[in-house]
Amino acid sequence: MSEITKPTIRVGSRKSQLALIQSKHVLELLTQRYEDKNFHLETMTTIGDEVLDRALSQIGEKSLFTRELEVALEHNKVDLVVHSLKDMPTSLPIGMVIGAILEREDPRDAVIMSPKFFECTLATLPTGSVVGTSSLRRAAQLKRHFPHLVIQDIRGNLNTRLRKLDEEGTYAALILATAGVKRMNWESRISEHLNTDVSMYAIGQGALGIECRQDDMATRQLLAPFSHAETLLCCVAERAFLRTLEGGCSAPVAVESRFLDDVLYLKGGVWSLDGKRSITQSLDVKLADIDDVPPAQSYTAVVSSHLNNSRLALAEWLGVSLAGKIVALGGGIILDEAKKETEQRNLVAANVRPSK
Ligand code: DPM
Repeated sequence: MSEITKPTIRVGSRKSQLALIQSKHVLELLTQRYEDKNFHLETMTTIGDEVLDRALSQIGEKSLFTRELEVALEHNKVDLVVHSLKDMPTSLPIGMVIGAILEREDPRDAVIMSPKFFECTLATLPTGSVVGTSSLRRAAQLKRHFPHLVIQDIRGNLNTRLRKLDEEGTYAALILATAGVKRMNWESRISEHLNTDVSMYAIGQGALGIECRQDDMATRQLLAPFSHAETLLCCVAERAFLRTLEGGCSAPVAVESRFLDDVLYLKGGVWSLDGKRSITQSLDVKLADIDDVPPAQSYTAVVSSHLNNSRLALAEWLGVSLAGKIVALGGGIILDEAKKETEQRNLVAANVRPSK
């Protein structure tokens, strides 16, 4: 088929370097597999990219990094959008689904040290050293394990953050997701990986999710083979956990999951903002192929024609049940308090900020 007669599939992406790397990676996979189609990249800017002076939790908009891209999807301007799965809300706008979840990179958080402290670890940094992160989840866990450190917000895309670390004297270290750092080719800057006994990771961290229109069966069919079964099952469980807790980015919630010998394991936790109170619990379930389980429309917005419905339903059940266990132990109260405190802080921050 000549290039001109090939149908074109449009891939939407944010303009940040990381988003472009991720989208181009998916575009390449699609191009390799489907020689009879053209794949074209369409880039756009989102609120999350534009509002750089406030903490993420302060902007109070759930789909910060995804909204503009979803509008483009809805209006048929693009056919699919590549996201970091952890930036995708647990319920998507009506009519949108996650058509594929790619194999997860290392989901752990990583420490990037300022050159001044390159021989230190978080544990050995001098008392009062400032560590940059805008994640309430990271902040709460760090405060709990390293009370000698000061946690401070830092915003901007990964390039901006690294520049701030290296060129301004404020931060001794940054906490970033290993996956993003690796994709940017900065792996040599990682001085320490945080294991889950120190920092459990965010829901969906390290995985890419591809969003498309629910009724666009042709695109769904194109995407289905790219899903990685283990990653997808882990992430459905994690997302069901977050959705049931009504987490979002305004409260510290974290997970750890794995899939081994057909057993899906999920550990989840909630923290107070200061990290002093926390409840963590775990649960597992043996997955089985049970015939005749009717399909749900989606499982935490995820669809997969390649996996038996019973597996998807059990993965979702695992997340819901684990959340129930944590709520029964008082986790809901911790989360509600954290959300209220975050709102309060945001109000104060909004009032003291000089108007422009
Ligand atoms: C979300 C959070 C952060 C991003 C909150 C969290 C981190 C914000 C910060 C939901 N999205 O993790 O608790 O540290 O100030 C984001 C990154 C990636 C996707 C960067 C990072 C790359 C890794 C991936 C921002 N979204 O976490 O270092 O694809 O999982």
